[in-house]
Amino acid sequence: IHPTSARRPHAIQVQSDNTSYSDEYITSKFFNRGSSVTVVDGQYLVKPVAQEIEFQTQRKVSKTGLMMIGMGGNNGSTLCATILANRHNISWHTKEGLQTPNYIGSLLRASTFSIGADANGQDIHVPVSDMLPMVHPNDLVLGGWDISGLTMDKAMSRSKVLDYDLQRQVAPHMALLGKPLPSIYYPDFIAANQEARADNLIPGNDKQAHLEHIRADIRKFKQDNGLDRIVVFWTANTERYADIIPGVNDTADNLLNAIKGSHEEVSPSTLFAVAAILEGEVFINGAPQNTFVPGCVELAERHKAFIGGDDLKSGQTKLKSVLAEFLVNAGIKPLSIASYNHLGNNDGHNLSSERQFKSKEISKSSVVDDMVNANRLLYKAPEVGAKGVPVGKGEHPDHIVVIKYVPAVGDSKRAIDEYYSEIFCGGRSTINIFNECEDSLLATPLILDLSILAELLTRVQYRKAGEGEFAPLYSAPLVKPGTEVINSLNRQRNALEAFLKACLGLEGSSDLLLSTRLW
Ligand code: NAI
Ligand code: DG6
Repeated sequence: IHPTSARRPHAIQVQSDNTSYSDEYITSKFFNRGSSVTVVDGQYLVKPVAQEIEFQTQRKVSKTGLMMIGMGGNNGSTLCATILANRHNISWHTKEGLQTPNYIGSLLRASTFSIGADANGQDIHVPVSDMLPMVHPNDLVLGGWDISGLTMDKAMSRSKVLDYDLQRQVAPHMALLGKPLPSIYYPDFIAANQEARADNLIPGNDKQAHLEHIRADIRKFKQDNGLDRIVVFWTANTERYADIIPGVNDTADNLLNAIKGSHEEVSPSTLFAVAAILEGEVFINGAPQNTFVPGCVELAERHKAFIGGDDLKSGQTKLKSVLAEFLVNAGIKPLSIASYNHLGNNDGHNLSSERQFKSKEISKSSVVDDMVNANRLLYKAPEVGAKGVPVGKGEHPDHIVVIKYVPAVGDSKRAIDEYYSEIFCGGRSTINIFNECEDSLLATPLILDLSILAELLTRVQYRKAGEGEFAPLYSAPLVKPGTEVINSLNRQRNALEAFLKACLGLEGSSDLLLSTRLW
């Protein structure tokens, strides 16, 4: 039996005037409640506000292709092999005993949300993937590009991530994926130490021709596999930042012209993003470089195409988003956060080059900003300049990020963090953390979650009360320009819970716990 063929019909049926079901859609009415605040003479005047919004979710999930850029790398090959192991129900022997495949580490497939309480007041938790119709990872059609032409079975073995007994059994299935499609290689964007890998290239230096080639690859893959939707996912090497140059990549038209003129500051990742946008498909960036230059964001807005992502933040940084929030929200003041890690995989090799490391450093360094900015009791606000404009960013903990390449440890990353904080009346607290685990086994489930959620978002439309037509959601790269990035893992998870519930016409979380307070 194909593991997914026995799946149940949609698991949740909301019985409410705010929610209706047709064969095609789940339509919900939702009140987005909040407060509008004005400050008058130092006093906060707060008015509760509510906006009525209807969501319409197409019930039929798209037959989805996941096209990875960097398919032959550690993440790409591990993703393919683990999906195939799940799909073909392959178990393997380890020194601990028999291991069965699973999707542990996927928020969608291995975590739950409470949808309410039963008659005894017990919370009912359901898998997140049951909240709305979502693609099952086993059903993703896998493909993509790599500048390295190793076939996928050999790429898996080169990555040295999975147990030998799993590799041995999954290798024939991996071999059927063949070798990745040839890709574009602009050596200046990734570390010079990657050159030996680059043997599977689309010829020439003409960026417009490269763009058309990639677009044709996407179309062909879609057609050959009878797909409704493609998610193009950058899981290739971290690139250096591209310079933002007026007239080159600052607007959509300038970017398209820069590609026509093969301008040197158009990076491979931006070119892939533009290809996906022009094909009306989703693009997700699993690395930290600034793929989404302003012209790329404008192009996505113009085509209402989904783009998203800024590195995967699978371990040390994810934990930091939780710990920093815990400390600051507990009223404790982190004075410094020092993070070191070393790893020995090809990602680490690429990051041993300064300009590529810089992209990681920038992305990882901003992760505590929103928590710090939210607490001006602990951290001084920026001074206000002559025209009422804040000068600088205000007080901030010292924060450093160091990454070193140590080949011997391979994919098993070692991460060390020190949180040094001020506590009550001049006291000090030091928390030290040491974490060790396979980097690619943390990253792979996140690639799945992002791809599956992105596909879902292409099926959700909304309209505000009084508006005629349903419209697609905003195609945010991270968040809508001008709005604040939320780094806290808990807040992000809460946002996802509230959104999925809104699409079902349900109110957000029940953490008010009134049932424990009322007679
Ligand atoms: P990797 O180095 O094993 O794989 C990257 C692959 O990209 C290589 O096979 C390389 O040949 C290929 N490549 C480079 N430039 C390309 C291009 N222009 N077109 C097509 N293919 C190209 O790295 P890994 O570990 O798989 O990570 C992939 C990316 O994800 C890196 O940028 C890494 O920093 C990022 N990342 C990794 C995490 C992890 O836990 N492993 C977590 C978060 C982000
Ligand atoms: C070195 O830090 C390698 C990187 O690719 C990371 O593994 C990746 O950015 C995940 O980040 P983190 O900090 O959440 O472990």
